Amino acid sequence: MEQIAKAVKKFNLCGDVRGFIPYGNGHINDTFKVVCDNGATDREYILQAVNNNVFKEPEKVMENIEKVTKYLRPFVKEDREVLTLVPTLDGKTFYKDENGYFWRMYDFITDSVCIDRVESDEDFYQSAVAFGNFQRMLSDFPAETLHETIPNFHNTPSRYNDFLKALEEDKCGRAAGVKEEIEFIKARKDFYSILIDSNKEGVLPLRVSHNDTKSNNVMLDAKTRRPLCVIDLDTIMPGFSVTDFGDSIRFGANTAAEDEKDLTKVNLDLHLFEIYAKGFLEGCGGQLLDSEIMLLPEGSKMMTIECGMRFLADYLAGDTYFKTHYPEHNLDRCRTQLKLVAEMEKNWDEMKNIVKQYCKN
Ligand code: ADP
Ligand code: GN1
Ligand code: MG
Repeated sequence: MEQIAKAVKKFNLCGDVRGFIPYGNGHINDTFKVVCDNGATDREYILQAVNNNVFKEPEKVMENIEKVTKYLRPFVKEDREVLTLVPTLDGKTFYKDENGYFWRMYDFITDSVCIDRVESDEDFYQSAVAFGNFQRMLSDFPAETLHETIPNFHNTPSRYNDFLKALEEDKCGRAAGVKEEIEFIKARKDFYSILIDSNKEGVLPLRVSHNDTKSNNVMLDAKTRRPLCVIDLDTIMPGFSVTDFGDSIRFGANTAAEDEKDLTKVNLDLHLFEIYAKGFLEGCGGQLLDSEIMLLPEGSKMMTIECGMRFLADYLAGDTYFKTHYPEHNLDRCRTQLKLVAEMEKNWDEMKNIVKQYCKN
C-alpha cells in the first residue's frame, strides 16, 4: 500500500489524491484506479506497475508506448480515443522506485467500458472494428523503430520449445497429471511453423501489430458502445495481422470463459467468428492481402494452441508468469484453449468459407 501511495505522488496529477483501488482483470500488470478531488468534478487515472518478470526491459515498453500514442493522436477526434500518459513531476513517462519497479500513469478513459466476456454481437463487432482501425492507422508507422518488448512473443515454434523445456524440467512434478494435454500439443507440432513459413514465402507480411487483442484491451463508449480506444500497448511490435485477429477469436468467439471448468460449455461460436471477421476487415480498410485473409483461421488456431501451451508451460513451471487465483488456474485455462482448438478443427471448412467471402479475387 505504501509503495502505491508513494508512486502516486510522483505523477503530475490534477487535484488532491482521494484514494486508489485495484482495477481490471488483466493477467500481467498491477492496475489501480486513482481518484483525485479536483473541485466540482473528480479526476480519475489508471496507475500501473509494469510486470518486470514479464517485461525485462520496461524502459523499452515505455518508449514504444510513447512513440505509438504520439503517432496515433493526429488520427483521433477526441482525447478518449488514444491512451494518454501522465508525466511524472520530473517530466518522465514512468517512475522507477527503489525496488526497481516501473510505475506509469494514464488518464482514465471516462464513460467507457471494456468487455471481459462477450455478451453482445454488436459489442464484439465494434471491438473488431477498433482493432482493425488500429491496424490501419499504424500501417505507415515505421515498424523498425519499435522494440521487441518480449522476444519471440508470438513465435509459436519458439513457444513450443519453451513448453518442451518446462515439461522436461517438470519443476513441480505436475507433468504426470497432464499427459492428455501434453499429447494434444505434441500431436500438432507440424502446424506451429505455418505462419512463419507463410511470411518467408511472402504471403504474410510483417506489420505493426498489437499482439494482445483480448476484448478487455479495447474500450467502448459506455452509452453509444462505439469503439473508443485500444489499450494495453505493452506488446505492440512487428507481427502478423492474422495473430491479432486470432487472439480476439480465441478469447471472444469462445462460448465460455477462458478459465471455464466445464469443457462441454467451450465451443467456437461461428456466428461471432463471422461478425469479428467483418468488423476487423472493415476496420483494416482493404489493406490485407487475400493471402492474409485466407490465413485468418490459421491465425485463430495458432493463437489458441499457443496460449494453451503457454498456460500449460506456466502450470508446469509453478505459475510464475500469469496471475493465478487458485493452484489449478493455469491448467483450467489450458484445457479451455485445447478444447477450443478441437472445435476449430471440426469447423475448419466453415471458417475458411467465411473468410473467403472477403477476398478481393
Ligand atoms: P494487463 O496487461 O494486466 O492486462 P491492462 O493495461 O490491459 O493491463 O489494464 C487492465 C484493465 O484496466 C483493462 O482491461 C481495463 O479494464 C483497465 N484500464 C487500463 N487502462 C485504462 C484506461 N486508460 N482507462 C480506463 N480503464 C483502463
Ligand atoms: C495476457 O495482459 P493480458 O491479461 O491482456 C498475456 C497474453 C495472453 C493473455 C491470456 C504480455 O494478456 O499474451 O494471451 O494474458 N499478455 C502477456 O488471457 O503475456
Ligand atoms: Mg490487458
